[in-house]
Amino acid sequence: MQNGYMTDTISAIATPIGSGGVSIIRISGAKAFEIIDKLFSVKNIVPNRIYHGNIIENGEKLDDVIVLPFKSPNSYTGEDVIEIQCHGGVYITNKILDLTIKSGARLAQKGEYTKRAFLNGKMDLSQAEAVLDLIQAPTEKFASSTAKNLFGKLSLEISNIRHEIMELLSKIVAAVDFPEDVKEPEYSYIENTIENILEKINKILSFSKSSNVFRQGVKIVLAGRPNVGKSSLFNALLNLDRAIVTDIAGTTRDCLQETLDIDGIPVTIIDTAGIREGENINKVEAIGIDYSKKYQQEADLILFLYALNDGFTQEDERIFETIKDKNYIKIAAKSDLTNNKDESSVCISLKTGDNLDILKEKIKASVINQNLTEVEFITNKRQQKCLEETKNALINALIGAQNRQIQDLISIDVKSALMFISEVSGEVVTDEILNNIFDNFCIGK
Ligand SMILES: Nc1nc2c(ncn2[C@@H]2O[C@H](COP(=O)(O)OP(=O)(O)OP(=O)(O)O)[C@@H](O)[C@H]2O)c(=O)[nH]1
Ligand SMILES: [Mg+2]
Repeated sequence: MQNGYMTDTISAIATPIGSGGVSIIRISGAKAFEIIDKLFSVKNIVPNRIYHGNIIENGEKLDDVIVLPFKSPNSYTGEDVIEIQCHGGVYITNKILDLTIKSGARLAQKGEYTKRAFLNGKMDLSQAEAVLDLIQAPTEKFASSTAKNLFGKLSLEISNIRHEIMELLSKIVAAVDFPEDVKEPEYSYIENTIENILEKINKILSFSKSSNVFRQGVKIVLAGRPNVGKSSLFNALLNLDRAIVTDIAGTTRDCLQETLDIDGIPVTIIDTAGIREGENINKVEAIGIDYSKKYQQEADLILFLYALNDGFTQEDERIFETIKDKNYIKIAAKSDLTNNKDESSVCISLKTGDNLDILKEKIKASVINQNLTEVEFITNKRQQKCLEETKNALINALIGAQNRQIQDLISIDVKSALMFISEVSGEVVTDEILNNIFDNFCIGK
């Protein structure tokens, strides 16, 4: 931690910038009460009350505000905190923020309130990360799962695991340090304990993939030749006239992206330029085609379209070859223009709306399949990495115990498992890790 970092009093706007009913400016630190005393028409305010009064500058009333005082340790950050609720105008909010700075606060850094809450023991690291998740949650389902972490679901499980590792370590170390007084634990006891702990860690990790899907969402990419109806389908799925549709082959150049919520999973749908080769392709379309190929490779699901009335052409075949190893749904479009059938595809018509419901169901099933089960423990990549490292260290210790290695050596692996698990909740954490986490927050949180 930087010198003097935690002793500064910080101030920032806690609400989004823009015109609105109310904006909140939050001051945190030892000088919070002193600062509000300089600016507020009501003097000597005490905590746990709500005050109505004016912000005064040079004897002039600037705004009519509500002030909420909190006394350390009973506040979000654990420090003295003053919240000023003013009218939600951009000018007035910035003006009041400015006055708090002139009166002795400094502008808060990104996530500094939550970082202080963590450093002051108001929450552990996984709860602080849950705050960020909740702010950024793209869907209701993710928000409700991550809220469980905010209330300590993951922290509690990690703390139990940590406790069990610590107990195992102390039993081994006690016998190593005091061989005359303390009996060495049975190897079978060490093995059973580690196996039990590994089971708990594996359970949390079994939700990693689903956690990541919830967090990053699923990418669906439309692919196929020009003019087969990709943009038309894109618009139909979004229920929006988003992409330009014409009968000119090569209409779409740039990749267009929109998001949808499918059963709580954030889904990004990407419309791409139709892929073709030949001499009448200009530079712009060629760039678009390169993008299409790139997006298709990154897709979690590809909606591959061909025109049923044209049949499955060589060109369709060539494009299909490049995506067939990926997760795809094959769609025969423009079924209204022909009596042709294709059993291996979903035959749709955007003109008549034929089979569009069936296609939507298929897309939903594929998206949900990737998400597998209900997510009991939401984790992020950092937490998953710490848990993987804990697991590896414990597996080494287990192998040591199975081979009846001397227990002094086994204790080394158990000790590193303890270090790794402690990183999840933040008992052991470096400045670099903290800065990485809180850099993702916005200013004012
Ligand atoms: N009859 C009929 N016409 C369709 C259907 N779907 C799309 N079209 C028409 O086919 C033409 C091409 O549609 P687009 O959606 O622009 O095709 P695209 O695949 O995005 O084409 P590019 O952007 O050039 O790659 C337009 O004239 C659409 O109106 C359909 O189901 N039936
Ligand atoms: Mg298009």
